[in-house]
Amino acid sequence: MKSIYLFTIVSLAGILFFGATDAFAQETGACCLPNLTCMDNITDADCQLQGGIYQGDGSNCATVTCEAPTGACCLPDFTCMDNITDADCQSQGGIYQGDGSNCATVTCEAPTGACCLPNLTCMDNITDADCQSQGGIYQGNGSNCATVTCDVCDCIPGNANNDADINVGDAVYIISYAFKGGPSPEPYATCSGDANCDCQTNVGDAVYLINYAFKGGPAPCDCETWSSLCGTPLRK
Ligand SMILES: [Ca+2]
Ligand SMILES: [Ca+2]
Repeated sequence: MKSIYLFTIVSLAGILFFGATDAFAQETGACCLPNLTCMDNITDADCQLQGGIYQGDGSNCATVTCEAPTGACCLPDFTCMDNITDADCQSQGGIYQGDGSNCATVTCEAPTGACCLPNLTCMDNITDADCQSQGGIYQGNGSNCATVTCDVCDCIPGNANNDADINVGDAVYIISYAFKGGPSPEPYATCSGDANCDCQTNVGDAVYLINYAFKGGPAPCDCETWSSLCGTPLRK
């Protein structure tokens, strides 16, 4: 009789004990870590602590594939591409829109900034392309008219290669541009190469510069004069 009581007590204690541990036992599963490796037998909370994505109770790495999350990508031409990873988006020069994003709800917009128009007024919130289509000079992404000055005449006619001096190097640069398909004068394709201030850049400017550099000929005009003669936007 005594042994039956003891057995019953031990059995009850056992049921209570294992019942209690069952109640506190936490479910585990597979976890996809940020480096896309898989870890087994981990709780949801521990997975999240490691920055991972929990694959569900009872899941395991044998049947789980850890893939980089995808989303929408704004490409450099402002078109949108779906189902692409952050890394693939960036490798194409795009801007990733976040995990799970998609092009149906994403707007890929060109950045805007300030634009100095040909009449030297300033326009805000305009894209580079729109600014150029109005003959303006774009001031950079995020710029705004409050901090931009549009009446700075910053062309040096004749300094075709955009270095510190006006000299024979500019004549060589202009000859290369005019006859050999070399790069345009910098930073203003016409004004910067226009040493004789006739509103175009050609071999006559190279001749003018050689005359100036070696024969004491007249210097090119200044920016203000060029602007008053030729009028095209050369002011920032
Ligand atoms: Ca120069
Ligand atoms: Ca010229």
